[in-house]
Amino acid sequence: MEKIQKLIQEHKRNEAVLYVLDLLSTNKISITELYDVLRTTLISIDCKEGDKECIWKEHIKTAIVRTIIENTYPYVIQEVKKIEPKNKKVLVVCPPEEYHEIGAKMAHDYFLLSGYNSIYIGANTPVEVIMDAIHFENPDYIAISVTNYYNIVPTKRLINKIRENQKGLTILVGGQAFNETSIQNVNADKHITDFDSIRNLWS
Ligand code: B12
Repeated sequence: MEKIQKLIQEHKRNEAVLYVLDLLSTNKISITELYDVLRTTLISIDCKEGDKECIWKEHIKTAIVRTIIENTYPYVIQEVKKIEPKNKKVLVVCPPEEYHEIGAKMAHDYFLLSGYNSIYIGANTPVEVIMDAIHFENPDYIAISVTNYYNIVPTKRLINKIRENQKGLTILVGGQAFNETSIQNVNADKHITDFDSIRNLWS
């Protein structure tokens, strides 16, 4: 695991991708273990204000992590085939102006790995687009991922809009922004944090 972190920290994109694929193909790591390592690597980045070198390096590391996640998706598909479907649909989105998408993508894969029919809509999604997707897909849950604390107010607006138009839809929230605020402040139904909380959501 430490080797994955080291390769990303040293910006060794090709070696990192090949190493991870090798670990997965030989069952030396699971997708959830891999995501834990990637998450820890990213959240350990702490750029101080004005540290320009740190910021462009953060972008490189983030891009490597995204490449790893996209390239390991076939392993998610393989795992999902072994799981009994729950016949529950969830849409995973980030509110407008929320550009942090890696946590949302991982949450989406956790839903898939827990047997949900999960649809990943992505980062920075306009409210009208989210409303259209809800209307069209008629999900059981909407899972909203928020990282930047400053996006809490737009998230509350989004949730109020969903409640006005789609009564009965269960609204889940997750992501780092909720380390600093309570879900009552956004009018959500439940705060879920990780793979285990998704697995325990509905059985
Ligand atoms: C990578 C990164 C970026 C990348 C994002 C790239 C991308 N495509 O996603 C880039 C460079 C674009 C970026 C930009 C910015 N960033 Co930034 N970024 C980070 C960094 C380094 C890592 C975030 C990350 O990906 N973590 C890894 C993921 C996997 O972890 P996670 O999100 O927590 O998700 C896990 C769980 O929370 C959970 N989860 C998440 N969502 C959900 C949802 C559900 C339903 C469930 C069940 C679970 C769940 O599952 C995941 C897996 O375990 C953090 C540093 C840090 N300490 O976190 C700063 C950080 C988040 N960024 C920060 C800031 C301020 C910004 C900027 C505003 C900087 C700027 N001045 O431009 C911008 C603007 C972003 C915006 N408007 O949204 C601050 C946020 C502080 C705050 N206000 O709350 C942080 C904390 C840095 C810091 N210490 O100041 N950033």
